[in-house]
Amino acid sequence: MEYIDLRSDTVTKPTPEMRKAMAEAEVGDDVYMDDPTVNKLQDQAALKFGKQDALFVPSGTMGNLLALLAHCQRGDEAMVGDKSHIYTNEAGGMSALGGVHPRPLMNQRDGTLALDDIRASIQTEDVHHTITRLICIENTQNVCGGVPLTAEYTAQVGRIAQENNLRFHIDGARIFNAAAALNVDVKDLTAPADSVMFCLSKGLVSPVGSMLVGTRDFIARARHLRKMVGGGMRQAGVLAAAGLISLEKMTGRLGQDHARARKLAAGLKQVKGLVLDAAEGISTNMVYFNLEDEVKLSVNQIVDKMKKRGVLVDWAGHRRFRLVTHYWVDDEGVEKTIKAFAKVLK
Ligand code: TLP
Repeated sequence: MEYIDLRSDTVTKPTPEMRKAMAEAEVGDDVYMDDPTVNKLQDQAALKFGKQDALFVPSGTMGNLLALLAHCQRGDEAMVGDKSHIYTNEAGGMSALGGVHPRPLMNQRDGTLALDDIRASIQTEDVHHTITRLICIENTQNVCGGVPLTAEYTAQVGRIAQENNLRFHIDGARIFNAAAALNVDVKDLTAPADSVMFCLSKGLVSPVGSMLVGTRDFIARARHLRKMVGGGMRQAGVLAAAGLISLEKMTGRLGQDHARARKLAAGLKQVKGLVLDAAEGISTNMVYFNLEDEVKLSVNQIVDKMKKRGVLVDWAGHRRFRLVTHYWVDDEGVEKTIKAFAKVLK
């Protein structure tokens, strides 16, 4: 059966054009920095973000880890959102592998960290305290609804970082979704940051890979750390070839995914038993909703029943779901999903 897969945008398989480019990619040994396709991808990524340099990494998780390790010494403190992927979904790599102490700040409903909380959490010089080194924000903020954080907000965080001699990292796994939703350039959302991680393998449809961008020195350090954690890849040009298509052709179409997410939300809002987070406020490619108490099915039972109807969905909590639109979900898929939910919950 051909499934409609709404579990995540990470499920996106490469397009025929990507597969062709991958098969024909010119390659070399990237640990020697000899792979022309990887080099081209890194140059283009740096250019797109207006940063000095970029590094191709196997995953978003590794990109964030390298950023934390490159910015911080063991025992340093990094501010992270309590609902951030870095804090909740990266197997504690920052502390387990880097000895970096997380300082979780509450994510506000709009996905931001309150500026006053950031200011209040900067450690004073005291023998008891850690050294605050880094502020991390996530854009779009996944768990808060796939919400985009504005350029104005990012600039304010950047100002706090600068005034306090702190580094500033953005987990921009879906930064191009944020840029599309806000109708701005990614540079506007990332200029104040010292480093940005973004993913090629989510809404941008590549099969594998993420990028880290920042200064030349930062990227040199991240490259060394990437080797340390076993992420030095060899003929990685076969992957970078898809990444180039992501950058060239996939960033401009994300609005379509967002429109379909809104359509999906509007349809699901009519289904009895579902309570949408923000049916009108969906701004990117994620639709979150809860089950009403009267629904007697468990989330797992719903997952199974939806699968039987050809739709793959994943739960995001005890009574909660997250559906994600992407390149391989068309209008028909959206309609079919709405109908399947209506039948399953009848
Ligand atoms: N997110 C995945 C899951 O791990 C939850 C998803 O389906 O959304 N930052 C953010 C904001 C992410 O959402 C993710 C992946 C990552 C980093 C990590 O990227 P990968 O999966 O490439 O390591």
